Amino acid sequence: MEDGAGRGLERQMSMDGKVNSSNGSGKAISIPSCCLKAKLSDPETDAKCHSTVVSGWFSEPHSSSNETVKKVYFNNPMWPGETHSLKVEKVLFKEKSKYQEVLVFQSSAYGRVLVLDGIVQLTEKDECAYQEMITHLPLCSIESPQNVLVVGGGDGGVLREIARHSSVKSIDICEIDQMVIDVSKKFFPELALGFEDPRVHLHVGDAIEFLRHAPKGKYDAVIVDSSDPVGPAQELVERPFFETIARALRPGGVLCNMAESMWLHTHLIQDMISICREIFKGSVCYAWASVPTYPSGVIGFLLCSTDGPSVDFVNPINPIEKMGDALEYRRRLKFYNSEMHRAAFSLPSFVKREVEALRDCSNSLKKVDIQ
Ligand code: SPD
Repeated sequence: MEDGAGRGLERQMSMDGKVNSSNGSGKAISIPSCCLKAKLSDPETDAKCHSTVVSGWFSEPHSSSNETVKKVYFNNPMWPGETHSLKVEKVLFKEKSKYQEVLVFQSSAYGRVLVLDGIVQLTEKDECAYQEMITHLPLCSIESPQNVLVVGGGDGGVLREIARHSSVKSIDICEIDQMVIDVSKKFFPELALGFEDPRVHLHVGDAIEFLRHAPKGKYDAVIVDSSDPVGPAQELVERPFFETIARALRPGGVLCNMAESMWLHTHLIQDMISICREIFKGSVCYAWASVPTYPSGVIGFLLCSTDGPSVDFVNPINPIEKMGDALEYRRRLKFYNSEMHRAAFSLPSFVKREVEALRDCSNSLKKVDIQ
């Protein structure tokens, strides 16, 4: 079984880490290793590229004693040539839902860990960085957000963060996998408490379908808290998805989309930005934060606004420090503050060079004298 998976991927991957596929005419084309299409062309491989705990260590992505699989999976197209391991104290849950494999384990260094299809989604220790940034970057960039939609986010952490904003009247969440919600309620109560907020309306199902039926202009903000663009989340980085979001946002409404690692996925980021620049007629910016248990230790966020009142993503118009008890609501903020907000838009020189479309946002950082 594993041999089959190994051979499948070998067929696609060349020595330079690029993936060979076909453009439909039978002609081979080269796809950057970070491109989501890489894994799409062999769904069977996806199904087998899942989590394993070997000798008390969880490794991301798949590890195996089988030599072929080892060679191939440690060159996983999403993050070739590397893996991050966590020491496992106890496996608490492992089951296959209709969509993916769901694993929860107790790690010795980061508390409990939620893993979907072999990829770490969150740990108790560092989840604050991701959930707080993906939520407050957009919501602090507009005045008085009222209607918010979360796509994915079945663990409830983003809901917990949105609830800090007292201006918010309604929070829709569309998560495809009921098992993720149930598992979070059982093993991650500090995140799942987000579901207890009376403003939350849960929809279990496909987000694209949900958005197609959403009233035009309904939302002030949409937050896409998805897993990586393989498996169930694959469509969530493609044009039709962004079009449905833009339609569901009010003029001057904002999107914050999980946008991978600037160290590993500049092609994917560039693609997402190019698509979003065409669809969202306001600002399009990239921010990032440190999350030690994600590949390369960072995660990015793509922020877009629709045509309408202009949005300055870099300098928060609605600072969280001025929002009554937002800092302490339910759980004290651990990571986000207005300084981290502004800093998140500062980009390393290599990113500015490689992702051309990113140049303009860091220009709106208020200039400070550098000694
Ligand atoms: N590479 C992992 C990216 C995971 C993003 N989603 C995390 C879900 C936490 N609410």
